[in-house]
Amino acid sequence: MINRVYKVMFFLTIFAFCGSVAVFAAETKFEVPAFENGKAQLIFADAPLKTMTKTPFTIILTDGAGDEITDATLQISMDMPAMPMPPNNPAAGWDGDAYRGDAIFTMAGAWKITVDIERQGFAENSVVFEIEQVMMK
Ligand SMILES: [Cu+2]
Repeated sequence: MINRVYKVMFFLTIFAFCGSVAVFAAETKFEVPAFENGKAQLIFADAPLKTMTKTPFTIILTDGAGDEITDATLQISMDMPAMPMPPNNPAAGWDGDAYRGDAIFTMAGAWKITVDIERQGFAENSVVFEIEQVMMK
């Protein structure tokens, strides 16, 4: 009987732990078409997105054949559609399996993130991610 109680407590603890991990693993994902049948994904390691918070992000570029593009140089520009904002250009470099960097949204509201993609031997490509709402911290 005691044994069974311990078993139940053990599983409840595991479930509680998994629940908190899920909260920490919250993400905000965006995906737009790119490269003739390919796609560009932008994944922030936070949800909802908040102002004045260093927010790690991952960019995954996939070509039309489904292969990940690993040799691009990215130039990122963070803007607000509603108003001019100071330049906000986080660096994002190749990091083993994706491009990674850290973004800081300096104001609440809608944001637009433009990623210019340069590759040797390819025409320059741009993708735009529209973020509806960044929340006040
Ligand atoms: Cu603004």
